[in-house]
Amino acid sequence: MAIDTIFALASAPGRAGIAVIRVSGPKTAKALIRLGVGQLSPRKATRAKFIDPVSGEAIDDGLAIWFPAPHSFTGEDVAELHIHGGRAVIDEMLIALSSVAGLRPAEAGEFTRRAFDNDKLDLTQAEALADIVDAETRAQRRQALTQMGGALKERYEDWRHRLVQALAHLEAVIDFPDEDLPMDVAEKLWSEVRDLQSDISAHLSEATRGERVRAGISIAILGPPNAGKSSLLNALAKRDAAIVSSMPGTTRDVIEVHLDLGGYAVMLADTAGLRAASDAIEDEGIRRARKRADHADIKLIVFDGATYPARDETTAALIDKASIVVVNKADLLDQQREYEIDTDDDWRTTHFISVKTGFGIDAMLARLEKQIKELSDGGANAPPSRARHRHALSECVGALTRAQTAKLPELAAEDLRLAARALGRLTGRIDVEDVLDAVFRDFCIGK
Ligand SMILES: Nc1nc2c(ncn2[C@@H]2O[C@H](COP(=O)(O)OP(=O)(O)OP(=O)(O)O)[C@@H](O)[C@H]2O)c(=O)[nH]1
Ligand SMILES: [Mg+2]
Repeated sequence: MAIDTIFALASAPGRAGIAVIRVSGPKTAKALIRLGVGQLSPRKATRAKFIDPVSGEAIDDGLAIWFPAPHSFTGEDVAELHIHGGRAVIDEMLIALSSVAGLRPAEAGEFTRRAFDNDKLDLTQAEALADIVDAETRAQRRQALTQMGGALKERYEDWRHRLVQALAHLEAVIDFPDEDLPMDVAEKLWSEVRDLQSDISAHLSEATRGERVRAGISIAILGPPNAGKSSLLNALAKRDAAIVSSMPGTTRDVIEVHLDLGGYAVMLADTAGLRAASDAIEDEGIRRARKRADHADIKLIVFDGATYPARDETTAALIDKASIVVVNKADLLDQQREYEIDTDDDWRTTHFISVKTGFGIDAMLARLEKQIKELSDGGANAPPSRARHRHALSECVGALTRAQTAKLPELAAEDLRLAARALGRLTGRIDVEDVLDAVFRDFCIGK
């Protein structure tokens, strides 16, 4: 079946200085000729006057770059057309491309799909490509860039290769018990399986961190009514996202804002004040606040300085290791210290802040950013970053564990095969049947 040649606007729609249209497929060279660009030397930006193939009218004056297969993003012939980013220019260029026989608009993700099909990238790199386009913070961008460079791909392929090798050796032990196999084949293969299991488990334990960087750290602001939780959210978000009022019980639903704190993505949630609810709606709000508290990576516990040093007990009960304790409305207090260390409570620091005057906010933010950094950094530089990765890796570890306790070597081989398949699913390369190749290469059995 002939492969279509596809095209699409690669830059964001809307008015801009420059727009880039990408074309990929066997008719790309022909499209360049029909547009009046002619033949180009590879990978060089060339000034081009684009002509409408139907009317012959000039559309724009821009640049064209020609990437002949296989040295292109998709692995096919590709052209990039850099034109002025005006709506009429873009529309007319797209219409002009449609008029070339064999060309059609690309479907969502089709360029990347072709790159995958032509082995230009694996699934983890395709995911990273989506992530780098979506990245809003430095940490997200860094993680995506590392993964796009093949950090996960290389690791998974190496593990899969080693696993297939171990499987091949096990198959050899099963199939050729009387042959002249080296004495320690079984011993070596099981020690390799143990090593793999510990490497993969260690990598899997980094998954929460990677997913946090990618999706954002979840922070819940919790406390009694009127403590200034919504005021704090607005101050950190630098906009009036939540309603603030002197009436206790103002916030009734979870209000979420996405922020960049110190280069890390954060989902900051304001919640309803914790108290015995006065009606069913507030009661539901408080239920949601507690649920948020359960799932938050960091709890920002806010007490009301107006009642300090008395602390709301319901709120105090939520404090745990992942909490930062804050007393707001420090402007109402006599003392002017930014924090206090509570010797009764594990040397926990209580931060005094005033959203009204800005007092103590920087010190509290520094503490918050430090905690975010601790949750995000450290360990390997390319952690698993999606639930998909986590599931496949735990399946792999599970199969490796079962393999080591299997009653029959045939069952152990089946588990190793499942483990290899789980790794194959991560990169999108599932052919486990290179096993026999490995057997013959290693032992030359049956020659
Ligand atoms: N003096 C003083 N008042 C503050 C400060 N921060 C907030 N307030 C006031 O405290 C009142 C309550 O603020 P909110 O931010 O609505 O409090 P909340 O914790 O979200 O309250 P609920 O949504 O009812 O749970 C408002 O009148 C704010 O203006 C502060 O630092 N100092
Ligand atoms: Mg509120």
